Amino acid sequence: MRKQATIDLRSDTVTLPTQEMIEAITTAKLGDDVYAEDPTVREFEELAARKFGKQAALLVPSGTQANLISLMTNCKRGDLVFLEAQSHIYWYEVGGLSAIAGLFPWLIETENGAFGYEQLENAIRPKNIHFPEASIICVENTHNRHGGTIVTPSQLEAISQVAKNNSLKLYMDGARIFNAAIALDCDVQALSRHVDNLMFSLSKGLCCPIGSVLVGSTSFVEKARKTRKILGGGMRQAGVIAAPGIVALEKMIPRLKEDHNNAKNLAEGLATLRGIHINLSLVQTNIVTFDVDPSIIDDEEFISKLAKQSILAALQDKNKIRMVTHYGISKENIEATIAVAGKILS
Ligand code: TLP
Repeated sequence: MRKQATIDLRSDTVTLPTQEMIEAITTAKLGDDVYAEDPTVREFEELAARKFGKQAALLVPSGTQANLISLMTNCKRGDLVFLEAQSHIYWYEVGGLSAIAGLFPWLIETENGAFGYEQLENAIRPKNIHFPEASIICVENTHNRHGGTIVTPSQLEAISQVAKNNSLKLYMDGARIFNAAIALDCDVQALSRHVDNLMFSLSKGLCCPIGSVLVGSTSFVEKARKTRKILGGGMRQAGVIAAPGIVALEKMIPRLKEDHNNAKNLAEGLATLRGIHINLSLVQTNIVTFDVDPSIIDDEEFISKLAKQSILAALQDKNKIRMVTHYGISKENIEATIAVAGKILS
């Protein structure tokens, strides 16, 4: 395991590629992917599609671009998009769905990231001359801002039923979908089978340096390829991105369990400390969110005191701190973090 001197818990996006990935990058067979001539990209995309039980896949530079491409491919300008109120698409993608795709977000609040059947049915706006045309429901799995919570296969099945009842498409921002599958101990297809198309990230817990992937039907991917091009995401010798992606899909998924164990231990350790409040039931994968009693220490000061001891955490919201476990974080790092946090709070 690659250890970094700093214990960087801000995100799993900080992971570094493994030695095997670096070797795969340097030996990959390359070609021009805009001409569909990069053999490594083709191999990777076929592997990704098979893994999810879908017809085709498309390698793209980032999760943000994957979400935007999907929305632009699934919807037309002016359409209404149903989003969970805390979704990454709404919060962290620079409003691209409106600014670039011309879409209208309709937010639905949930308790922990998953829409319930009745709640969603009631939230769907019927056809009406005054309303934008609704075209898609988006789910996020695992749900980032809810603390890495899982949308289960049965919840997805219920959501897909609502989508079908209302002739809507169902898309999944599955940036961390393998975390969900590993935590549930199920095949990722138990999750993907309920959605029309989805994206997953290579550059988070799977440790690749770059990349996300859209997966869906052949016709969706063909259209998405064109949308990627208009957004400037057509890449040339992209085999250097696909090669570590192959390593990720073949070797890096089962080890996410370690990250979940580390997150659980971190959460349980922090929960024993004076002034820290954590809802342990939300710690389902590799994300831990908590708040610190402001009468003991201000959250920004807490984060900066941790940073002085080379432990990095992120401020998600005023009074909500986030720590994410990943390949660069060991059991010892977790113990050190709990110990240092304990000293700061004592
Ligand atoms: N999330 C990042 C930040 O943007 C907040 C993080 O550190 O967690 N969907 C989900 C659910 C995500 O968590 C992210 C990244 C994305 C999409 C966007 O992926 P990238 O960063 O590749 O554009």
